Amino acid sequence: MPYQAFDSLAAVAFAKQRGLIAADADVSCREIGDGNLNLVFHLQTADSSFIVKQALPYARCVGESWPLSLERARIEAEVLKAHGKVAPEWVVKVLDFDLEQYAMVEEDLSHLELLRKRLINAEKVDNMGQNLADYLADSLYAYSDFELDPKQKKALVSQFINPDLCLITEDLFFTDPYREHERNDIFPASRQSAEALWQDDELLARVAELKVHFLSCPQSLLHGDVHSGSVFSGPGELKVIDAEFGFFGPIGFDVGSVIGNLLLAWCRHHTLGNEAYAAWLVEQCLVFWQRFESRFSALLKGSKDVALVNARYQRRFVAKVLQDTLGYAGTELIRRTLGLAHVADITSLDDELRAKAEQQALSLGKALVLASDEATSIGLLSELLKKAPVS
Ligand code: SR1
Ligand code: MG
Repeated sequence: MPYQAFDSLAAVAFAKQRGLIAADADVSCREIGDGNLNLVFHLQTADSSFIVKQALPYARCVGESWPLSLERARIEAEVLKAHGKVAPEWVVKVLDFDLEQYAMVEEDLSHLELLRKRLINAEKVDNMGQNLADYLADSLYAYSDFELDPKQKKALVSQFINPDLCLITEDLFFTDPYREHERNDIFPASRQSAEALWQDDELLARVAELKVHFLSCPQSLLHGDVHSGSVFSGPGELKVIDAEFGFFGPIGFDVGSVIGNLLLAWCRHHTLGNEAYAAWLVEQCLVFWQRFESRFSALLKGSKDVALVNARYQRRFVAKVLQDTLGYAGTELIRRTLGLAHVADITSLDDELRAKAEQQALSLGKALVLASDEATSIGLLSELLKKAPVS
């Protein structure tokens, strides 16, 4: 059957036709998608439930004027399966994928909550930093040159070429927020600071470096969008979803996306004066990096490529990942403040607090981008945070 964007009835018919539900079963189905790109249906029968996620041929948040390749659905299913193979505890299970309808069936995680919501509510999520670090260390090591056979790596790089979604990141992270652009969404109180950033040549130069590194450094198979809205968590469980931005890119991009999003939550809570919770978020950033660094470094020691089993080289590699991480975390703070896609951590504040939180995000983002290429330890982050204005 040719591709057709589902409504609830079509999503149920699809699940029955794929044999996930008995043809005569009673099914309730709701469209629950609140993301930027896709349709998401929750299907429930008397004894099972799951999610059907279907790509639309355009970006849902903008409409048909922003066409997008349906191929991203295949990429998403394959990244989740690839990461699930090496880090099964942390990745949503893909139960089925159909290349005609560009629709994927996933396990239902509605017993969990989105991490962003929990961070907004100032919950101290158990083992958050450690779990995210384990997910990224295991999956990013497994698809790196340290582990993969060189021919297999090249085949995988080609399997995960993802031009449309990479272009979104290239534009929304590294281009639009640094100039006047119709896709930007600038809160009036932040306009003056935005215009000052646009004049900062040193900042623009470092952002250009980070962009080129994103464009041309296929170090490993990234998730590509590990923000706190791509993570579900609950007691003793954490699951990563939404890998449609996956491709082979620089490891620090995924690691930096996690830190950037914890820092967006920090901007919220620091502005609200929730200092104990803000301090917990900083501690989680440090725990996250330290755990990632030690687990990833331990894995590097078992590298299958003997030329890369050199302790001095491996230390340099990890040191560069840290610099990239801090730089990309900084670009996440800036693009979530000036660009197209904002986050509820900041936008749900009232106007006066939002203006203050955005100032925090912009000045911390700028400081991270500028200092990142000389960072030698994660301690730099704590230093920069100490300089943040008191709310
Ligand atoms: C048009 S897509 C906007 C943002 O949503 C996704 O989750 C990515 O973060 C992307 O940059
Ligand atoms: Mg997403």
